[in-house]
Amino acid sequence: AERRIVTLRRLDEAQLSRLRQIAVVDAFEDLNETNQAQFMEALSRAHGLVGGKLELDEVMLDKAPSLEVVSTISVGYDHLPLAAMNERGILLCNTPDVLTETTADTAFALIMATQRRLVELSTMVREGRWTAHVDREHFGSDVHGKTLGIVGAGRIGAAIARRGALGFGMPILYAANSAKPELEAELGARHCSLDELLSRADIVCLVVPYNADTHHLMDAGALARMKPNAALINVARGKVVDESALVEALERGVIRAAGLDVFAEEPLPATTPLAAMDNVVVLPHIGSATHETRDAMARRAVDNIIGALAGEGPISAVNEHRWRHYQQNQ
Ligand code: 8YV
Repeated sequence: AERRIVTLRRLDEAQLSRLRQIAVVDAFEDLNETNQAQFMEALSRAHGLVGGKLELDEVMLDKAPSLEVVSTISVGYDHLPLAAMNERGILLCNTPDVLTETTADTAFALIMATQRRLVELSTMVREGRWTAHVDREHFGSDVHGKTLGIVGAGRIGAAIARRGALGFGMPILYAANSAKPELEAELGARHCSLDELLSRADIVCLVVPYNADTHHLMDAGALARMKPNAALINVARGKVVDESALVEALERGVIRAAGLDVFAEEPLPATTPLAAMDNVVVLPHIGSATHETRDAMARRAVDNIIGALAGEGPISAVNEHRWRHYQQNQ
């Protein structure tokens, strides 16, 4: 929040005077009842809204007739009612690019931790169970040279592919709606069907947007197509995976391990089987959660909304062609 306020103060009085009212919220559900009421009052007058995990729905949109721009501090926007915003001509801005490398780093942290069993073995040491030389029962699996299958070859998927190919000598397969010739030229990556990727990859990494097409993309059938010694990594959204099917696949040895940063229900209840399995590394949705990147995301989110409301246009928008001021802004 402090960084966002600093960004607003960066404007001179003339620019600020041109800005209409902006409501700022980091996570609506974290507000208490009084603050939620105050926020709704501010939103009813606001022309712009910037925040983290926004809890907007159509009811809230109807209470904000002046709202023109929503700016989410995330690249994903599946938590927002885009169709309803399009109908109302409300501009939705997000924060791609500034989080790409950090999220790709997180994916590789999960790949390393899952393949080499880092959390499980570190816990063994910390709990005083390292009593003899490590032997086969504690061995992990290599990362270098293994085939990395990336499901979703957008900006983050491409950054993960570069880490794998250039850093770890990994052959890269990718499943995407269209071929990426630049990835193939740069990394020798190969475009293939999801089924072929699942049958060939030693590590399957999910980096797709969450939508109706990717809901439970990794169901029991997809998991069964993976290699028995393969690992599934998810830095996309939890609901891309059928978690019940994943638990069963892990318990039955259909696949060997999983490294998960996102879950169908977040925060992940500690009672969830995935939280208790030794062959599963779980992280609390920290894909972009570094000081540097979250500051950059907040700055981008505020600069998007300032640019849109002040007439210069957003830096990164999802639906600019549906914005009621789009034509005026050209
Ligand atoms: C968000 C993410 O920062 O950008 C996304 O889509 O999932 C994260 O990087 C986080 O969800 C916001 O709290």
